[in-house]
Amino acid sequence: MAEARIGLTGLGVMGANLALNIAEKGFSVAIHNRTGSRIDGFIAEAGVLSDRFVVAPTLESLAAALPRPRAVIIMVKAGDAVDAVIDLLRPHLDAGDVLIDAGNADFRDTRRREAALLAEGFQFIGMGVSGGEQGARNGPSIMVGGSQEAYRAISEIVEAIAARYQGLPCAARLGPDGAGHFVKTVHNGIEYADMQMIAEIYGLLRQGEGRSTETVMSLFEEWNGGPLKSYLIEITARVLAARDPETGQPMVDAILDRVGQKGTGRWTLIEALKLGQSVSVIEAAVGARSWSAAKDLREIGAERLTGPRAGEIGPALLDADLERALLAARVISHAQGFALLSVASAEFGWNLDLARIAEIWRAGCIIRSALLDDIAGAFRNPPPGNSLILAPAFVRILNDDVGSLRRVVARSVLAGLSVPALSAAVGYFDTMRRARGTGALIQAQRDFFGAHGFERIDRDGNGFHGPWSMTRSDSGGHRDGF
Ligand code: NBP
Repeated sequence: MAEARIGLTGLGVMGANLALNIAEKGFSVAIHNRTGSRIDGFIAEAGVLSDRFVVAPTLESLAAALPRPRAVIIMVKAGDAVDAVIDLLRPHLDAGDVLIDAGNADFRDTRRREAALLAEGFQFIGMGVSGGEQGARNGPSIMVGGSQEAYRAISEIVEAIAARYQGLPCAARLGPDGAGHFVKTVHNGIEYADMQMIAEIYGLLRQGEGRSTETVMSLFEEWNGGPLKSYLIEITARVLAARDPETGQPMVDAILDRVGQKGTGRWTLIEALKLGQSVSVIEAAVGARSWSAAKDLREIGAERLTGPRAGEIGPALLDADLERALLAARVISHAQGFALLSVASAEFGWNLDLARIAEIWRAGCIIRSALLDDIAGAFRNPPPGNSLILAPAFVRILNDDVGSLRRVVARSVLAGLSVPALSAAVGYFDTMRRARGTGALIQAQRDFFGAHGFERIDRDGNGFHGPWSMTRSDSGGHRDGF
């Protein structure tokens, strides 16, 4: 059988486009799909690239088409399907062969799969691929986790197919085992936050101020020429420009306001909480998607719950205020995401290079933006605690622009418009700029009902207790072990 340089199983949206991208860069690809008819359809549409593919009707023939050590990309639905493919493929592999899961895996699954495959002498890579269909075809951002040795087997191909930023590939091995999939998960969390914040500004303009879709579209288009320049701002303008072919009205107005999610946003929150962190802006975005799904309840709420009505927002905010508010909130949500990466890196021993991560997100991926170049710069001289909001360049931006964010949030709240992600961003900023917060009262409460003890501001040690029995309590001084 003809030999191909690399194998790929799973010719769905991402797999098919990735296979075409690899072939276009001059590498031959052995292709397989569970449902054979998809392979025929793929070859029929591959055009001039079709002779770079070796069709493998079975996983056995896929393995047979590859030189050793074999490298096989698995691009199937995340979860059980990946385990199923690995189980079916394994009998046809030899020690040293490299399996690459390029789907959106939970990084804990990646760690488990790597450990199991390494024990049998195979190599495993968990590879996060971002950029959607177009990215996979023309150049995604690629986040690799796995051993150096495993990455060496595929680095030439990975770096050839990746997006490029100023000539450099947006692909890197970021660390061992689940590092790549974890970074991809947090990337998606930041993506959720950015989309939600854009939608909140859109809601303020359309539902609050009653501006036309065309006006809002022009504003986003204009912002894409400034510090907010990014893929998500660009496609927002393009989405708003689109008309429903059936009604001639803005397409967005014909779309039901119920948002789907596949899990990576939620995983970001779960992992943050497990690590004792809070990514509150991402949390707000994930929560807002869940609330959006409660369409029936919102319809009842619209009848029964009162508040300011559309049009009661008062004088319009300055466009520049909105732009600066979104920039400040974007900085804050990225800061939370990178803080999570930093803590996870320490916990799992990944030694993540945060500057490198920002670099490979500058092109190809969904959150690519002008901001990421500045973030890469900021992490080359790491700020205290890897906290981006404390890096000099971002201190300047935040001190200049959080006032706008504050005005936008205050105006929205008074007008009865829901801005959970923008509000969360201000809340984080205001918490982090206070050396003394309100935690002393919570410590006193915990000691009161649970004798948990507290630290004092004027002495070392942590076992201090308050004179609570001296204070009057209507509850009879009940203490509990919370
Ligand atoms: P699609 O839904 O387009 O394709 C799914 C593929 O999985 C098909 O080839 C399907 O084979 C295969 N598959 C399934 Br479903 N169950 C299988 C099983 N039990 N055994 C073997 N193959 C199975 O998905 P996609 O959008 O290409 O996504 C693939 C991965 O990439 C996912 O992990 C996704 O989260 C990730 N991802 C997607 C995007 C995106 O924008 N779409 C972006 C980044 C990452 P069949 O033809 O036989 O049904």
